[in-house]
Amino acid sequence: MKSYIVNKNVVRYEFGKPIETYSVIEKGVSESDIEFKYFQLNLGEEIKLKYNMGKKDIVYGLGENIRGINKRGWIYESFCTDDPNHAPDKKSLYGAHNFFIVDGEKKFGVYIDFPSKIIYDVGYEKKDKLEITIEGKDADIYIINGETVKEIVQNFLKIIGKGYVPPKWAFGYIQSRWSYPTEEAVESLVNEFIERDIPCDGICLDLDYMDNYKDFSLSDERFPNFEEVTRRLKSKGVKIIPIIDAGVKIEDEYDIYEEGIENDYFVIDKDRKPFVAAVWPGKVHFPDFLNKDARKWFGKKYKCLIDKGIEGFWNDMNEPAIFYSENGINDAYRNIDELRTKELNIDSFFKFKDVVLGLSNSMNDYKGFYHKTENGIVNHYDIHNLYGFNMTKAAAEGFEEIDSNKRFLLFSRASFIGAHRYGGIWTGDNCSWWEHLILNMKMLPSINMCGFIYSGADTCGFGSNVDPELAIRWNQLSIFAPLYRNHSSMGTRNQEPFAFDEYTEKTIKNIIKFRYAMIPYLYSEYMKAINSSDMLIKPLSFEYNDEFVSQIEDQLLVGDSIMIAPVYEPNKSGRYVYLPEDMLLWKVKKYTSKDFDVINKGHNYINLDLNEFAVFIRKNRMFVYGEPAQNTELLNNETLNVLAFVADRAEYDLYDDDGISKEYLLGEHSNLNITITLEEDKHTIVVKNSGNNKVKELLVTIITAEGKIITEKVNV
Ligand code: MIG
Repeated sequence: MKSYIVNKNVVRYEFGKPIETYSVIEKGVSESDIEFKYFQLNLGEEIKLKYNMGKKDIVYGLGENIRGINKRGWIYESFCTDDPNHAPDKKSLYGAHNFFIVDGEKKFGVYIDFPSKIIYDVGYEKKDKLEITIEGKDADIYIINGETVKEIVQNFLKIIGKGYVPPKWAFGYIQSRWSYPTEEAVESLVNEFIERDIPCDGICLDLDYMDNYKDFSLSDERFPNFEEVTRRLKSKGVKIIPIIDAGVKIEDEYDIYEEGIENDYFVIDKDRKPFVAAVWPGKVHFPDFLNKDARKWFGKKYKCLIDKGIEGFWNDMNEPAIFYSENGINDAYRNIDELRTKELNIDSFFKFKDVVLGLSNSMNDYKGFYHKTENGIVNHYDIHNLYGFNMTKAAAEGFEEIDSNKRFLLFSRASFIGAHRYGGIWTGDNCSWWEHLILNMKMLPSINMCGFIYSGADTCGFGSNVDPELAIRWNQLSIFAPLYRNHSSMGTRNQEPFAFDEYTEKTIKNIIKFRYAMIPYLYSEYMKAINSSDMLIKPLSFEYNDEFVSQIEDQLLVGDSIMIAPVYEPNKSGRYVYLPEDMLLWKVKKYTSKDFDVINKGHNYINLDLNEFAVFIRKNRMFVYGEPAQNTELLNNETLNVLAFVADRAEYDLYDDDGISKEYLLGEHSNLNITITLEEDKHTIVVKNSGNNKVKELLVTIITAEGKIITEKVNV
């Protein structure tokens, strides 16, 4: 083992000869001999780390995963998996995010930079033992220190590089479904949003826009006027966002297939022939995203759709998901033929069943193909978790080449830390279950810790049928996630805002409008999080320090000013909340609601009818919001509302930029600095404006600790 000082808070320990994953951008130079602290180490064919957790230690992290914000009490596997059944007994989902923090008497963060399977037993086998098994002997392990959990996260986010920034329109509402089948269907969907006065910025196209599920092709039958429709809808403020799958259909005369074969861009099997798997298009080859040339080639393919007016994409099936492989199905037939020669009994019946069920996403398949990397041929299994990451990278680098100063929307299903620099993620195939609403809430801060700030779940649930109440409550959470997309599976009930009754439509419309009103705040907080290597959505315990707060997993901080406490159970007209300090409760029915109440520190029950949700403004903080519009382009925001809860002094920096270019990277942005001070009966509001800000006027509402309301109009 060698050790490297990355900076004063981070040490890297190098075991064996790790594969370069490119997840970390600062790896340390000065070599020195630093003790490997905290863990008992076991080195062999695998690396094992053991730690005795104190009774009250909390383990945060592991990104996109099931269970709670505190990961204790279960066993997790870091291995990107296409499993649409996110049940509590699962061990992995689509992402592999190997960062966690132990928060107890000892506080430290750990990032394991290793591209294949890692098992985290967090007090599952033995209640107080944390045992980590890295399936290999070559890995980089980073130990990250900091005074507080929040600082540890920031110190980690600094070494993995700044997060992806989408265009501002990607903070609007996105409607999706598998699938809106034709261009007429898409166009009338958009018109319906406009006619019903429901804001919307994007429509996702799922598989059926393609010709036979072929990437970068278009169905002549269903989307004969693709470009015309895309451009027409864009002029109405709505972007079309097509899906791209990892698998490339094997079909003669299909250019992507032929170019891939000709240039050796696909992953290969043990005989060095292109590996054959089956997914939606039928038989496919997988682009070798671990190969620089293949990545470059695939990335440029996005151009054909960009040339038709497309500005955003979602990348799917990139774990990669495999329904079956050619080898796998042949083995299965062989096994079944063999079973057929004997008389069927219960044992052989179950064997038969397992043969069929074992066909998809099988480890044999993941071990059965290879990548041609800069460092030679590598078995897929050994770098499995990098595949989706490198598909995201391929797309992002393609965009960069196609239009280097333009921001594109991009979100992926599979991911690995490092991919956060290139795109966002959505959390895959959840279900329209109340259980998945609370899971969504708990996953958001864990994903944020791992750098994926642009993220969100399928609002209202992907699988199974949503009911109106769940649809409302889910929207009340999702408006606080940067990626706010409603998506559902084929065969399920429609769940567009107007797919229900009048009451539900009106309620969801008000929720979406609130989202649009709060875009100035959300965007400002998003950009500040990116620029300062911080999280956007945090557990309360990252900002407040009391015994009770560390157990709260159903309230979240969104940016620096507000706390949310969504209702996540059916048939409830309220919920308990715990306040670590006095806060201002804004009970929202509409963005124009004026229902304010100072709530005291401690345990409280808050009534929240189905058409109401809670925004808590923290003490000495302010929340800035404007007027909604049909889409983000139409947001005016010359007049902004400032809702401040002030005990003595509050200060807020409202960040803004052009929302479309990458000039923010050069510091191009505006900042509106608002300071409010209260002294006895006197209040002072000071506004400083820098940069090219469009804001002309602020309608300030100050609510004092005693609940006194002061309003003032301030010219900027
Ligand atoms: O095997 O493209 O997670 O969002 O609608 C299913 C169809 C493939 C999985 C994605 C989902 C998408 C669906 N895809």
